[in-house]
Amino acid sequence: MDNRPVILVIDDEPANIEIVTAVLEDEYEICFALSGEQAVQVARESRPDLILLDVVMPGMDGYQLCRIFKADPLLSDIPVIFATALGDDEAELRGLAVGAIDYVTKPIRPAALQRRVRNHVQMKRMRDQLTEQALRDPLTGLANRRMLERRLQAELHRQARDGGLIAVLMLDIDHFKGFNDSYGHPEGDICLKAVSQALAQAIRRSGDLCARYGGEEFACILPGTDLDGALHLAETMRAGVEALAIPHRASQVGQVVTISIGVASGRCDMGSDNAFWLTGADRMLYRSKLAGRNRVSG
Ligand code: GH3
Ligand code: MG
Ligand code: MG
Ligand code: MG
Repeated sequence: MDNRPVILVIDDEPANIEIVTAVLEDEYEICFALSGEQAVQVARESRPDLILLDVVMPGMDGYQLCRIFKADPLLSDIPVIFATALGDDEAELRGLAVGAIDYVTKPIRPAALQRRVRNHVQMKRMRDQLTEQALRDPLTGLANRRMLERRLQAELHRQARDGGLIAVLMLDIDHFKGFNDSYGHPEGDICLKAVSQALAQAIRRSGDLCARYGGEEFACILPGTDLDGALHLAETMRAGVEALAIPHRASQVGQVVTISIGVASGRCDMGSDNAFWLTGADRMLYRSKLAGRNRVSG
């Protein structure tokens, strides 16, 4: 029941919402909005898989609303189908031009609407799956480097104007080559998963991101976090990995798996590109390595 696709129906006329609901409610979770203003709010909260949108409404009309959806990074991926009494070519072309995926006219033809909605929802779900695969590391389940780079860029853009804070962590497993050499590559993979889990567990804020940056390297983005906060989280991560007590006889640090961490932090407007922050954190990571590993520098 919970995993049923969600359809948002937007129409100023309650009777129209009732008709569409009757056609779709067997297959979908239906939510609705009676105005454009209300619709943005409902869409953000319910994250629908598809939006059915009326054109003529008092206040904001369907075209304007569709443009707002398409410009909102949180909502732009949701397919929009116009459902309207306007049947002329010009109205239809305008609807498609503002980003709708399809256009149907009222009175609704139930069977065709069901089929169209099913097709578009199926495509949306497939696209979600591909996006997920493109942005996640399959071994550890963490975000991958592509997702990290994207989020960092977006975060720097978003916060640069307000001079908001950002912290970036680079983390690297100590003497991991020796671990693979002693225990074998499959055991190395198991170790990577355990370390990833420990890092993910240390993350508290929903806006923070922890990613597998490369082989045995990880990176975290902590928006709105100052140096003290970042050092504190980094130390929690370092201690968390050490506490896993994964035996590592080839490590010169101790006899367990450990990580070294570098922290870069400051105001977003100090450097607006990813490389500035990642290199900064990497430099600090190098310092941790030189100073003997299993430590945090920043
Ligand atoms: P340091 O303390 O200076 O970081 O030493 P290190 O041995 O960890 O660093 P180095 O960069 O020399 O070695 C990294 C190793 O990580 C080498 C590589 O075999 C291993 N590695 C990278 N990706 C994977 C992976 O997906 N699975 C496994 N098992 N090992 C990996
Ligand atoms: Mg209307
Ligand atoms: Mg490395
Ligand atoms: Mg290493």
